[in-house]
Amino acid sequence: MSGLTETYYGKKIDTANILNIDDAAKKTNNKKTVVITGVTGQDGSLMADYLLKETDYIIFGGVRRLSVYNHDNIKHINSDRFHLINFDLTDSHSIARTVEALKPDYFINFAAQSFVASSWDFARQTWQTNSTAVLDILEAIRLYKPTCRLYQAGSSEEFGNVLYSPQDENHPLRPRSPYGASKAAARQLIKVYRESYNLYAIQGWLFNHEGVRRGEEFVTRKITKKVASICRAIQKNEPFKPLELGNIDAKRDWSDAEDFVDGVWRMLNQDTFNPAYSGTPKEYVFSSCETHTIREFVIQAFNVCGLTGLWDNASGKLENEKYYVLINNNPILVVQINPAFYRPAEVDLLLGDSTLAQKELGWRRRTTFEQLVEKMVQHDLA
Ligand code: NDP
Ligand code: GDR
Repeated sequence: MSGLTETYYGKKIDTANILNIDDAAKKTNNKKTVVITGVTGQDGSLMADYLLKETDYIIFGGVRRLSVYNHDNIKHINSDRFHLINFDLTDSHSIARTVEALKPDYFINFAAQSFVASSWDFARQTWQTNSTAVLDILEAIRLYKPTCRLYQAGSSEEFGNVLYSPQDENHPLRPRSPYGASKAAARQLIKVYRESYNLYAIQGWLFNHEGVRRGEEFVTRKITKKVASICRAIQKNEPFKPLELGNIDAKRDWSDAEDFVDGVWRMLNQDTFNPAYSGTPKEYVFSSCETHTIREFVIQAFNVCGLTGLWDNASGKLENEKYYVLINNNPILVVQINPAFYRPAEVDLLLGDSTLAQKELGWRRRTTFEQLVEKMVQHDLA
């Protein structure tokens, strides 16, 4: 432990708060322990909040060394049951040491190269982080703590070029990106280890889930941040640049990420939540059971600011499409297409069927699509 206080871009971070594994092992206090990887991200930080509230377990959040401070999603946590540990998925020793020293009861792997668009640019790194590292986690659990329950973050992107809608647990894996392929490969590894070694290792299929901690490159947060700044500019009569998007025809099944961490915990504790639990853990789909285009998300986001508008596409070509809002009856351009955001291959439609999770795990989504967009835009306006 260095004990130094370093400054990153004006924010102070006490490096003593990031433990090496041997120091972390002294903090378990004979209580149940949970390792959450990707704790600086959206789902990892929400899971830490959820478990601090719902359990009395000790939580170890894995953070990797980066040059720029990025702990915004966890800076509010102030609990003697929460510890940060040095952890990197691309280092198999880091994974093995974590499981060997902490012997966690739960290992929740949210860390990933999670941005689909980047997975073509960094296909190998995506594979190493999202697939090979999962093999390393499985091996470490098998060797050092076979009773540890593993949740691996699966994705609707594994369904890819879908054959039917809505997609349920029986839909075949037909990924369209290196990201989707990497998650599908991880699923096969999890299945093999579950069946070979009787591990409680599962990978849910989570459809898109969003919120105020969503990274700013994902389309929902990109839209709500920019809509908020455009609305502020319009109010102040200041100039602004339109929002630029790629394929606005794509359809996604969006939920609130806060609803999904509850679903992940239910999947990890099927003996508690499913009265008919068979003794073998199942993998479930989590979704809102609704689908919306990107263009609908845009309309809804501007509506939150009290602005109505229309998509105009006189040429019939997607790249010429534009969205205008009406200010004093004048159309003002607020969104245009930039083909730079198109992907080499697209998943056109995702629509999930989470009936099984609702029936067997008692899971319910609490936030509607409209409430989700409202919450994100209001947060970005504040
Ligand atoms: P985020 O992008 O918000 O978070 C990803 C996390 O992974 C960050 O904490 C990041 O750390 C960490 N990470 C990346 N590479 C490494 C590495 N080599 N070693 C250790 N940590 C690393 O993702 P979400 O929270 O949205 O998603 C969580 C998981 O769920 C991901 O696996 C994602 O693929 C999957 N998923 C997400 C869905 C969604 O709609 N949100 C839907 C389906 C699946 P850093 O902050 O340092 O970059
Ligand atoms: P996705 O999320 O690829 O579904 O993966 P993203 O928000 O990046 O894209 C959703 C859809 O919007 C279209 N799109 C744009 N996307 C981005 N990022 N930026 C744009 O400007 C833009 N314009 C249109 C995309 O083409 C796509 O169709 C997310 C991630 O969280 C994954 O980790 C997770 O596994 C899946 O959701 C389920």
